[in-house]
Order: sequence, then structure tokens, then C-alpha cells
Amino acid sequence: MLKLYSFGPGANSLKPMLTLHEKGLDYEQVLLDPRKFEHHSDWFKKINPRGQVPALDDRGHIITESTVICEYLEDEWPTEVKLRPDASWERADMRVWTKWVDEYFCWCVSTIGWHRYVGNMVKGLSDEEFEEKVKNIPVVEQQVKWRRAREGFPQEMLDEEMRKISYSVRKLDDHLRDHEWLVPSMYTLADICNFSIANGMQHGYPELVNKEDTPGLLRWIEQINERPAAKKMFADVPREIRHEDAKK
Ligand SMILES: N[C@@H](CCC(=O)N[C@@H](CS)C(=O)NCC(=O)O)C(=O)O
Repeated sequence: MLKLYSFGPGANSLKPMLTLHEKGLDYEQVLLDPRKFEHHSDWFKKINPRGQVPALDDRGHIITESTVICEYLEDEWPTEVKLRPDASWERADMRVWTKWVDEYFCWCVSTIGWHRYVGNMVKGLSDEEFEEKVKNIPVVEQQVKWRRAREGFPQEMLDEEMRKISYSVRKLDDHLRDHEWLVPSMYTLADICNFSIANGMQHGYPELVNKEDTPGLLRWIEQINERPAAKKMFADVPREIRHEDAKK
């Protein structure tokens, strides 16, 4: 039995979740509440010592790192639905896109997400209460991020991350104006992994992602949202427990 630990269908959690739905695999859904810091609790750190979601439990084998989980599902659970091309050069192309989202696109969107939403989650805590929570965070870089979210990120950093987001949106749109999918011949993990970060930007960044400026990107976002697997995935997790504000 497959069990997925996540914050629900958004950001990194969405990657394996949509992959599972596209492949039609049954899995047990374990939703953690970031507002209760459940991902930093001892029971979860036994599953992922980094205290981050998503994590997959496959018959006792724990797999972490969202994109790695997606590739693992393709390797270990082959189905009629293929989310990777057969040709090695196309697979390489797919991995350039998944590497890019993991190393670049995800990070700029994440910092702005933390700036906009995560700070609010901890504003009500006293300094002592907040530091108690920070003590449980196993990754030092994440401790820094939580502190910055509470105190405010330096403006220079926010400006630079916004510049990277504008660049990312342009890069995706330039490609998607001329191609249906990121790997032109088929829908792949490259689409799923980039969609996990891009979905919702038409609402969160309407000045950047809109019909006039990014028609290719918007068409692709809408097209993936219309897929039966995406519809089922969003319907399976009720909106009130999706923690929309704290996923990135
Ligand atoms: N590289 C990891 C990143 C995982 C990650 O950043 N997860 C976020 C949710 S999208 C998280 O757990 N954030 C909470 C925290 O770090 O405190 C992956 O791709 O799985």
C-alpha cells in the first residue's frame, strides 16, 4: 500500500499527488497541518528527518524529495499511463525541466510565498514560543527561513526573487506558446513538476501571469487543471484542509 504524507495538492506535495492520480494508483492520504507544525513533530521526523513534505511510504520504504518520488513511481509502479518519454534524449529534456523547477523556479516562488503567508502563521506567538518551535526544525536553512518570515525578508532579497519569478514566467511562456507540453511530444513529469509551482500564479501574480502577457503559460495551466486526474485530485482534498497559505 502506498501512503503519501503531504500538505495537500499544492507546491512540492502536488508533484507526487498528481503523478499518483495520473497513474490511477490507490494511495493513503496523510495530510499534515503546517499551522500546527506537524511536519516538525518527532513522529514525522522519523519518516523524513528533514521535517519536510512530501514523503512516500511504499511497503515500508520511505522515499523523499518530490521529483524523486515521481520518478520512483514511474520506476516501481509502471502503468499504462506513461509520464516519461521512451527516447533517452527526450527523457534528458524532461529532466532538464524538472531540475530547473527544483533548483530555480521553486525557490523564488517559495521565498515570496513565505514572505506573503508564512510570517502570518507565527505572528501571534511570543518570541519564546516561536523559538521553541524553531528548535524542532531539523534543517538550519529552514530555521533561517522561518525567522526571516517572522521578522521580514530583506527588501533586496524580495526584489531579486521577484526578478527571478518574472524571468521564470517568461521562460515558460516562450516555450509554451509554441509547444503543447514542456517536452513537446507528450505530457510528462516535466509538466507535472512545473505545474505544481505555476498553478495559481494567475491569481497570486496576475500582473505577470495573464491572457495578454503569457497566453501560452495560461493555456497550459488551464489545460492541466482540466485533466480528469487533476480534477479528481483537487476534489479528493477539501479546500478547507489544503492549507493554501502555507504550502510553499
Ligand atoms: N526539495 C524538497 C523540498 C520540500 C519542501 O520544501 N517542502 C515544503 C512544502 S512544499 C515544506 O515541507 N515546508 C515546510 C518547512 O520547511 O518548514 C522536495 O522537493 O521535496
